[in-house]
Amino acid sequence: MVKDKVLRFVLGDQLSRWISSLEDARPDTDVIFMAEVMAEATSVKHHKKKIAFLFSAMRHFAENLRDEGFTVDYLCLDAQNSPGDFGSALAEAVERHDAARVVMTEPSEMRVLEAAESWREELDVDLDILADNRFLASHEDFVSWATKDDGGQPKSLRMEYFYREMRRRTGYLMDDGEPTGGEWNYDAENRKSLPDSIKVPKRPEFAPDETTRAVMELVADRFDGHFGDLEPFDYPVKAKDAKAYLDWFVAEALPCFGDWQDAMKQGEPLLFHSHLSTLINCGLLDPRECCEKAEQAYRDGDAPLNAVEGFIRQIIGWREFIRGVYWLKMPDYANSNALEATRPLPGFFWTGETAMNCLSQAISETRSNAYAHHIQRLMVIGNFCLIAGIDPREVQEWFLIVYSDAYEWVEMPNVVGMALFADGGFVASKPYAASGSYINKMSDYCGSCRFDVKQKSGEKACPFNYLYWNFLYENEKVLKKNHRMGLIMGSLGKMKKERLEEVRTDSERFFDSSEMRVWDESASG
Ligand code: FAD
Ligand code: DLZ
Ligand code: SF4
Repeated sequence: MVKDKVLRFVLGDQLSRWISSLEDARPDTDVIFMAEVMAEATSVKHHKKKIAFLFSAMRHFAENLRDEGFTVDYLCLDAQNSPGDFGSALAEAVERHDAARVVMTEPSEMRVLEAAESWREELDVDLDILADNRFLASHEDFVSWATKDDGGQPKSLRMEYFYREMRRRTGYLMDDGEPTGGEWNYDAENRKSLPDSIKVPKRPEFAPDETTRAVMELVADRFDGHFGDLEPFDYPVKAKDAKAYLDWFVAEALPCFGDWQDAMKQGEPLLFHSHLSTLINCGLLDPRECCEKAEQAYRDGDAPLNAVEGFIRQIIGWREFIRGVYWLKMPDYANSNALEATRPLPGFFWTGETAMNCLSQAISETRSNAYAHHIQRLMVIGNFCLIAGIDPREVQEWFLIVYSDAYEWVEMPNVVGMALFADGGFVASKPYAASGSYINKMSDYCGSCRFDVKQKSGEKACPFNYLYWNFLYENEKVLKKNHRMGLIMGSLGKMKKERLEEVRTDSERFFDSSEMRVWDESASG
């Protein structure tokens, strides 16, 4: 008898019905295989909410496929004899179903892609690894853009140029071949500070259903030692709820997304941000649909151009660019450390207990929600790690653990390239380093801080103020070669000797203080 059964292996961040591995799936002959595996859930100690979200979304996705008539072989982590990793789970499934062939979409992370290539050798059947059709730019598209001959001009691998190409290619916000409104980018309009009177729209909450509750029990039982709060849990976990949430965002928050994109406010973890990354990255939402709905809101007069262009730029610009950088630069990218930063990550990253209010707010919100918005990630947490010289490997691991949208392909270039300048300037043309005055301008955090943002030195001074100059001093050799840093490096050069000594003494005191104490897991109980 000729074997014709195809086993279609769907990973936890591939929950899209339109994904390449399911495109020509047939309910009569094929089996869809999905697995919750311990090795993946503990590859780093993921936030409890991230595991609960993903397992619940995976179980719902499997249920939808069954409703369509597919046979889905789904391994729950709490089931007896669940194999420990993808490779052994897949090998057993091939045997169980006597499959003739395995089809999967390429994993989003190099670690898993390399493992998948080794399964090819180990399995007795063919394994087809298909391109991920959910991204708008393929690997080849990105490489061809990055290496395109610019008529002898030096190639500038800046996101902005990639983004323009993506606008032309998708046709989003284009009128007769020209960018809508005449400009490609309205970012200059998107840096307003927040007025006190601002009213933030209330988000819809998705109460845990029976499936989510079962998963939450599993997570509480098996992953108790992981970071983060499991409850309250209100993430959408079904494709139809994710779509309803997208519609809510476009109608209620998108109109203000642009103006206050860079603002931060105590007690308002989301402001007008979309909180869509978790849903897009695991496949519940199509990035194209997000952009198309946003553009429609602009065309209907329901959202302004600066908001819609800003939102579309994040998705077809930054998100795609970041993925391109990951695959272009891996595997060496993981060990980038252009500024030779070696200080260990302070323990308050796990507790939120620090006298620096901006960090305490951003980390406490991260612990509760598995979310912080971009400016908190970049200009508070990332900025601190940059100017305090924290080891990029430790920072990467922390970011991969704590956010529900974190997968290595998107976390790593954001941390290594954007926040830490550890790639020497491939992603960012200059370091995103800032003193306390930036945080004070963009937030209301400083008003309730034990430190004084106006003081430059001494015990009460905002640590961002002296750490900023100390960072420039410690990295002078590298930074003075950066033409965008010319002005500020000139100021450092002109700084009086006594003032520089003050900066160094304040910084040393800070580095020796309890704020920088590392986390002792054994002492935490
Ligand atoms: P919004 O502000 O509403 O933006 C809309 C969408 O644009 C997002 O949902 C996301 O899909 C996309 N987007 C925006 N900026 C970026 C970016 N820089 N890279 C990729 N996509 C982007 N994003 C992740 O998805 N996963 C991560 O692990 C991650 N780690 C980060 C670490 C650091 C240090 C920094 C500075 C940024 C990181 N980002 C990461 C990018 C960005 O902060 C998040 O995508 C964003 O905060 C998610 O919230 P949102 O959905 O409300 O975004
Ligand atoms: C993040 C994650 C976790 C925590 N657990 C699983 C799992 O048990 N099964 C699974 O298929 N996927 C999981 N994921 C998502 C994977 O990490 C992600 O699909 C790969 O890393 C992609 O390369
Ligand atoms: Fe952060 Fe400094 Fe402001 Fe305190 S004073 S909240 S440490 S920026």
